Amino acid sequence: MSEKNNTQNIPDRTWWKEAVVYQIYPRSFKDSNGDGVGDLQGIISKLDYIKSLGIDVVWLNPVFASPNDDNGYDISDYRDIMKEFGTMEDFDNLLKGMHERGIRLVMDLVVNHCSSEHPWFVQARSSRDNPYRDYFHWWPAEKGKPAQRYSFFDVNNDAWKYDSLTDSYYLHYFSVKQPDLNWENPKVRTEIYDMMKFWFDKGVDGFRMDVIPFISKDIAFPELPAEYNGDMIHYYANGPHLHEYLQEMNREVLSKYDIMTVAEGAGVTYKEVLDFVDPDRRELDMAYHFDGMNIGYLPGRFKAMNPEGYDLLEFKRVYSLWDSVFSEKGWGTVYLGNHDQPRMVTRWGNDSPEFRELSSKMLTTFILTMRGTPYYYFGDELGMSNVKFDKIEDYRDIESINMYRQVKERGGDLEKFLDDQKISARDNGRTPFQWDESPNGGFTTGTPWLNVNPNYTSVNVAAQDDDPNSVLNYFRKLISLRKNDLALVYGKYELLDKSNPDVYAYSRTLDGEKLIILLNFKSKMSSFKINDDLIGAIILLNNYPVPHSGSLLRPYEAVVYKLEAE
Ligand code: TEU
Ligand code: CA
Repeated sequence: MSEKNNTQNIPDRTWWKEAVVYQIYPRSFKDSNGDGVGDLQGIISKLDYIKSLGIDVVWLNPVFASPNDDNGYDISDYRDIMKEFGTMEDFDNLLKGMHERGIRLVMDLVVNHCSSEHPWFVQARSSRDNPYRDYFHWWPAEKGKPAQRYSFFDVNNDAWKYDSLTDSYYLHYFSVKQPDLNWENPKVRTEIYDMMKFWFDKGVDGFRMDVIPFISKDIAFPELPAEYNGDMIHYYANGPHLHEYLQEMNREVLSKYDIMTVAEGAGVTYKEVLDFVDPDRRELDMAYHFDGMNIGYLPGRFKAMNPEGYDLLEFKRVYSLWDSVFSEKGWGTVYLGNHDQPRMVTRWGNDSPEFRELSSKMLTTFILTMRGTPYYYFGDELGMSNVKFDKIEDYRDIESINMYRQVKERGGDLEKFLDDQKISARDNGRTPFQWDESPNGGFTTGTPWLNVNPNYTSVNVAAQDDDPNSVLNYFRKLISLRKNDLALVYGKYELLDKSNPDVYAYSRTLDGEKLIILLNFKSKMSSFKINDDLIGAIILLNNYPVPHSGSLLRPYEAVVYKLEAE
């Protein structure tokens, strides 16, 4: 089915700009051997389902050898597959199966840090003059305590760990079992570039790069410079040689393959992002930001959200600002969830029985009609929602468990913390995929590593696969609409009805073709005001069976209009 648009006038058409990226959290997708943990053969057994979605690229969270202190984001061997997930042969078969179905595979590059069980670190901590010592950042204790650094996961948020073996401190921005690699050491960079080539030579189609903005450190480790106003994460993302290393990586590796790269842009502001993705700089292709994900949180470090919910005007401001950053050059990304975030329907929509499906479809419409490559999280196509565990024993994520310990040690309000976690905890986004209504949603015949959301009895693939009105088929329809209309890919974005607190309205225009997207973010009828006349316009997609008309939108209504060509 050919695109409707005249493609001549589209500069720099590129496969990863037109792709829809589907993120799979391998631990929770499909267990093939009954040990309760998802694995590669499980994904292989579901390749036809993945193909049926119409997506182009799969981003796979880390599948490398790991002791799983942080679910694979602590790698002990970059050239081997995690035992629980399977073998290298399984991986090769997975890659082959995807390519045979025209699906590209993007892996997760976790090289800001590795596991403390990686041979490099085992060697490095053994003595101060070990050849691997400088693969990491050490501070000899005789120099006194190093300047404070924030750790995301440490129970005291202290990023310096004292190691009596060599009477020194080592740096870890994440857990104590995730020591940061010393990128100032050219040997470390060469090791990583060779490892990347190993996977690209296998046929892997790209890397999502874990906290890559954090890799360069000022090794004098000064006090946090005043100009950062205490924003340690922003400081982490502005190391002295960061862009030098990304340009070197591009020269040494990336430029030699037809692949895509996307940075997890923690600490990167809209003013800095083009330094990463401006094609003339020859660094990376894309970066995803956290400005959207940070909306709605109350101040404080225990991830409490504003019980009133979030402000749609702020939401529209953030996503319109980030669109404008890439209006001339570079290319953006759009997402509303991933393995570090709660489920999108609970966070941004409404997971009540009445509105879970409608608001899932509305949010899916947003992700797939904005300008930028969409990153869609597995399970959102079913409208999967937060599991909202009641007790800390149900959690598996180091972030939640260590936060709980911290609140407890401070005599804090544990009940409130657990309440807040029901909305914001990462494990809400990591519950097993819901295939059918058999025990554990058909994810495993064993005991799942993380409890399945009890709503699997009604929210599952089997119940939606053949239902034309399901969230799943709405997702499939939207992907094929996007495939057949490049205005949804390259069309200019313009925010409409800016001050409307309930409706997000915008247009996409390409070569005289104009689309109007109307999204009601509220559970009530909402009015909207735009200049374009919708009389005679064609409805390309609507999440209500009775077609939209007039200037009111029904609760969580989404409608994509195509205006008559002038
Ligand atoms: O996440 C980095 C990051 O910014 C998150 O830790 C985020 O701040 C937090 O999850 C918000 O609650 C990446 C990976 O995506 C994450 O899964 C890893 O835990 C982390 O890096 C360390 O590798
Ligand atoms: Ca398994």
